[in-house]
Amino acid sequence: MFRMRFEAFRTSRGRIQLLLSVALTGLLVSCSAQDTETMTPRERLLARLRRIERLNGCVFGHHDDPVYGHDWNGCGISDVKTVTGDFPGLMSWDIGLIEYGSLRNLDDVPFDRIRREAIAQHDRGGLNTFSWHLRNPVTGGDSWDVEGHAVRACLTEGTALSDTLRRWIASAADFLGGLRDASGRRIPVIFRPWHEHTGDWFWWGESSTSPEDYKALWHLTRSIFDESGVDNVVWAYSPDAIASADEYVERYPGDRYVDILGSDIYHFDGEEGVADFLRQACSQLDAVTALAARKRKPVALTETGSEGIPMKNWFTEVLLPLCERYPLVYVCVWRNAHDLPAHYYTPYPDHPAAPDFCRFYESPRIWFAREVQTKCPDPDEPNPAYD
Ligand code: BMA
Repeated sequence: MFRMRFEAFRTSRGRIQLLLSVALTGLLVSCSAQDTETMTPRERLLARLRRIERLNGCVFGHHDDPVYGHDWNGCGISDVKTVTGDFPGLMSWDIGLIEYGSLRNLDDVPFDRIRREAIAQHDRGGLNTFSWHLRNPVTGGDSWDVEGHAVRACLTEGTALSDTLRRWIASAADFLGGLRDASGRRIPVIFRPWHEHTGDWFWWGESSTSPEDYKALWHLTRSIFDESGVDNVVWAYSPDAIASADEYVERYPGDRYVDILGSDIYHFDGEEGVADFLRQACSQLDAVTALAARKRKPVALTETGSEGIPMKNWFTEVLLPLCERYPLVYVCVWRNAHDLPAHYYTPYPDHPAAPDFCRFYESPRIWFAREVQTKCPDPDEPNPAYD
């Protein structure tokens, strides 16, 4: 580098700039190489999401993708892979019932299978995200049981309920922190706890919980994860459809606790609902992307979809324009339930929307697993095999 500086000194101004920039690039490259080694899995995934964003990728996600589909359960491949030839770039999972020590989650998927599939997705270079539909600790009901002012009750320290909630959160930390690859290294994952809290259907939702208690719930969750030494979780905040930017931030736990600014926005009523969906999505994403630019955080459509896909061109005519208009780092559609015939969000083979879904897959803006792995591999996995 000394020789380079000396040479630059003797040459023209343009050459000096060129050589200085070569030297600086060398320095930056060596810094980032060093950083990658000392970065936590969380930091690595955040850096990777940043790179995906810079490369203009929008990763496509699907909930429970390889574990069941529209008309199969357990043994199959993936409705997405059968239709497009590739797995989604992001797989979404739910750890509801981990808090009960159950072997299967609330949709009857074995936790052991979730663990294996999440690791397989990581090994093929893809991403994973987790939500948590946990039971109501006060009533014993499910997440949709809003009785009992459960958040308030569980935040009162020194009570049995507070111990229960802490134990439950520790069980989530154990599961997510326990996701390790074949070499024993933690795999980085996105976690979006306490989601859709701006709606009133979950016990942590806005009609049952004050903004202060909601924030305290996040802070408690994060402190329990941190105390357990979990360093592989990227945190996503995911309110439902909101009426204003103020509503988005009213319960925001704080920049220290949130890495991704998400939104769960669904399209209802097929063709007739297009205008409403786009109006809602655009006004919300306008607000959230402006906020994210100020906070320097990535933005995602953490849940979306049109149940049963009544519009055969929904993927290219409704979802794709949104992905092209906003800097979304990922979009995730919900599950193809095997036991609820109308409850599915991606086409299956021979579905009328399958050809359009293949066109969506072909869009350079949308990344499925192979593109995530080839265009932006995990820096910690020098040669991940794509399966
Ligand atoms: C909901 C539905 C339910 C499911 C829950 C958790 O949106 O799909 O059937 O139990 O998510 O996955």
